[in-house]
Amino acid sequence: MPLELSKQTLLPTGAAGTLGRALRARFAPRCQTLRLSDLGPSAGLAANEQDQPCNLADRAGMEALLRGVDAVLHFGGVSVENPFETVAPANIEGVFNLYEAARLSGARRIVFASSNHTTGCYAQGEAIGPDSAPRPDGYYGVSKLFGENMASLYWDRYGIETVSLRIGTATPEPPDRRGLSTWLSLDDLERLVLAALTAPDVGCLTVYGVSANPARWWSDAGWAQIGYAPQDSAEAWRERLQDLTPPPESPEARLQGGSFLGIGPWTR
Ligand code: 15L
Repeated sequence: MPLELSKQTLLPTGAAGTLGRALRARFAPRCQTLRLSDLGPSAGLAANEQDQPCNLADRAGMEALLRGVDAVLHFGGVSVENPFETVAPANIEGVFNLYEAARLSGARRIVFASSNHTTGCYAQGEAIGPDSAPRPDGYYGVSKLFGENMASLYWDRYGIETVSLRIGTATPEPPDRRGLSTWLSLDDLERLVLAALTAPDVGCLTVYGVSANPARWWSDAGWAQIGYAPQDSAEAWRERLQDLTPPPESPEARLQGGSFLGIGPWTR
């Protein structure tokens, strides 16, 4: 069934984060109630906004958070590469808590902010798609694959639908040469999330989240199914960004995950 947003309670997790704030502004006018959640409080609530701070690792708190929620935009958790001990509570246990809370509350659609770092060890320039074998570039990428697998389990066992978005570089402008391939404009992010949220019968689907960049490495598999049609392109920035890249032989320049390949290992 297509989700009729105007009658729904929508929960963005990570509501105070960069993408969470962009989504808040763009989705509050579209739904009946927007229940905001992050570790701390959200300020300046509109008439149809509620604030319910919660730590993803708090199981009882997550069950309370999901009560009465129709759909979730799961953008909360650790969003960059970190030691495993930092990633795990929010991105491993937190994802389990989210899906369990969704099962108990009856929420039936989750849009999961996965990441291109699930496949960050492919070479830059190599064409891949959601069906390519995972090649995470760190613990963060591994945690996002865990989330995608949790989505698969809760679809097959409990009928909870998820669209996992392997988001590229979602920023106001592409930051460097890699961004000419990986950029997702904030307007295209909105189009993608709206499509993932409202398309009928998505089951469990994984798609890449990227704008219509001619230099993109990731296939459009799944886009037609949800009705996502990106309208922006990073190409306009080519001249400015073409030479903005790490030393050519470094993993950061060679592999799709870019700067994340330069983070770690962490030693005691
Ligand atoms: C991500 O998954 C991160 O959350 C974001 O901070 C960027 O680094 C992005 O990927 C990217 O690959 O550019």
